[in-house]
Amino acid sequence: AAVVMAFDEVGQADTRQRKIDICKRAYDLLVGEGFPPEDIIFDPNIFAVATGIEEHDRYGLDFLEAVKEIKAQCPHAKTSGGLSNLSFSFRGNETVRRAMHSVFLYHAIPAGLDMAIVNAGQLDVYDQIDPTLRDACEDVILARQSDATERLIDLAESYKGKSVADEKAAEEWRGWPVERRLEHALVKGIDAYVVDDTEEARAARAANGGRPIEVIEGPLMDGMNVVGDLFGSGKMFLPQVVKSARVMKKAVAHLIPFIEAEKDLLPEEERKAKGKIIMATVKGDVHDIGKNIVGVVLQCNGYDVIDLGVMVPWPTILASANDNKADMIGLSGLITPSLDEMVTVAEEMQRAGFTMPLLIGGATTSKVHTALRIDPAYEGPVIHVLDASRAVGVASKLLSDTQRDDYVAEVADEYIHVRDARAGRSQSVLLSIDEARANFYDAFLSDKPAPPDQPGVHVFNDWSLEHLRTFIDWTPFFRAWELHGNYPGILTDDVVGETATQLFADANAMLDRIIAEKWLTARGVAGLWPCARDGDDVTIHLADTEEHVRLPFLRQQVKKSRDRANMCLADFIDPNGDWIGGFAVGIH
Ligand code: B12
Repeated sequence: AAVVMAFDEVGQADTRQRKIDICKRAYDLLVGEGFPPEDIIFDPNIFAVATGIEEHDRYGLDFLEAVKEIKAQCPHAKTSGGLSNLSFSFRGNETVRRAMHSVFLYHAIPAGLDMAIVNAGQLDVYDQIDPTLRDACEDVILARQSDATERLIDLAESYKGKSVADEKAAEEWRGWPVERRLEHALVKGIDAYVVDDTEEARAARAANGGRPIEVIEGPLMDGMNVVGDLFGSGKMFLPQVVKSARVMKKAVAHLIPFIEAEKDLLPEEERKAKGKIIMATVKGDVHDIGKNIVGVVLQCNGYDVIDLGVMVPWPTILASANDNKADMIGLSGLITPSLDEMVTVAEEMQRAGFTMPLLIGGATTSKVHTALRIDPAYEGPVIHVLDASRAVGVASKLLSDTQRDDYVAEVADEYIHVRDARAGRSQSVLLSIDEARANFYDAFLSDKPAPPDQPGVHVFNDWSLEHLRTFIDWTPFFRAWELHGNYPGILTDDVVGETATQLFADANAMLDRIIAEKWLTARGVAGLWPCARDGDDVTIHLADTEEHVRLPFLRQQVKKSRDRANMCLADFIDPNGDWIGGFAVGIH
């Protein structure tokens, strides 16, 4: 039999249709070549659900529907899938993982799933799962409700098991100052008191003449930054950040009526529509909390806001700006790739002949990036805006007949200044190649190691996997799984220790099998050849064929400070005769 994974030239099959199309294509190819259809096992990829990312919501259902269709379109073929991926978002919460696996199989088997890679000891009897949890898992897997993920995450907390110490800590934090309570609620994803605490913070500010937006830009943003830092350092996991986002949204929702009420205090003419703004989080980015806040604040200050949502491709942004005769565009972005996407939007606005102002915002954006990358791409005004309250001032200046030109010129000057300062910083003086060669590195060649005992080419056709295993550097392995910390300390880390230990055990069990069943062959080839330096090149002498091979190397030409050399790899080879080595490895 052959297991056929659903991949093609584009990548892994993620949607229902791609799973079906790829499996059908493979089926036709194999059966066309005379391969027995009953020996084909398709694996149409089970992906993680409940990740908090909307496009993952249908992953479970897509798999189930695809299996049904593959079985119909590919007679006699079998289907399989790796089950543990499904519940990856709930690492560390065994109860929820077991329930998800059982519920999934309960639906997958009737759909036609013949086999699965599954830890049989990690499955519950479907009927014996707590009905609330079972329903919540079913809603997620069958994509039955739009808030299914949030509800399962909520529920998952109660299956974690609380210790006495946790209970005590739970009471204690309620006595902390309100700012710290808000931070705690955001980090822990506790929404029970967030409205009360937000109200307390708002009322305290109002009593001193402060504004409701200050609660967002003060304690709530501070709390979200703590969440971001913990997540960035691998100490919080994605489903937990989703919970934090939900708590934040609840807090913001409480404040919005107060922000809106400020509008009523504005003089009549201030309330009239002042201009139309297109707002969007750029393509590839799902973060919308900040964008939504800016939208509300602008609306409350008399602007007509057209919010295009998240993951918006540039053609939609430009078309909407044109169709709505917008006065400006506001882009939001929080992940690094969004910075490039914003440059693309600016370039496309330039290409399409736009002249309207472009506002840039979101946590990863900056004045420096805007000045260096976005502003040069677009001739219209480009303004980086730090937060929602500043957005109103910026928008009003940009739409004011009297202030616009001065303001635009002022920002443009500021960006030129940033560019100049940067340009100066990265400008380095280059030496001529002769000057650089004269400043070569003295590698103390009189101290050369002895010639090798066994020169020539050595081939190792089947190196012991057991031996290679002892050299594995586990720290990057954990990093690849987004668990941060150094091995072996990571195994006992307070936060990720449990997950890391489980992952380490899984990896070692897999290595045991790879070695015992000899899945892989490790090969290597190494050569040691006589050579000599010739200027910035090295010539290698291949004795067998009496050939000379020339390897050219580059020399550093940047003017060095103090007595540092302008190095070249050839500096390490003796012109009067030396040795050089090379190697290549493969595992297959
Ligand atoms: C909440 C959150 C999430 C939530 C988002 C929920 C939602 N509906 O928005 C979820 C869990 C879905 C999420 C997912 C991911 N996230 Co996230 N997330 C965050 C977090 C913790 C807070 C963001 C937030 O809401 N802040 C509060 C708001 C109010 O602030 P703000 O957006 O900056 O907005 C203010 C200003 O910037 C400004 N503003 C914002 N937009 C605009 C626009 C205009 C025009 C203007 C004028 C002003 C303006 O006004 C706002 C109010 O003052 C940040 C950490 C952080 N410190 O920002 C990470 C963070 C942004 N996420 C990060 C990552 C890596 C991810 C994921 C890739 C994780 C993963 N492995 O899947 C995915 C991204 C998927 C994708 N393709 O986008 C990284 C980004 C790192 C990087 N440089 O690329 C961060 C920085 C965390 C970290 N330290 O690692 N995330």
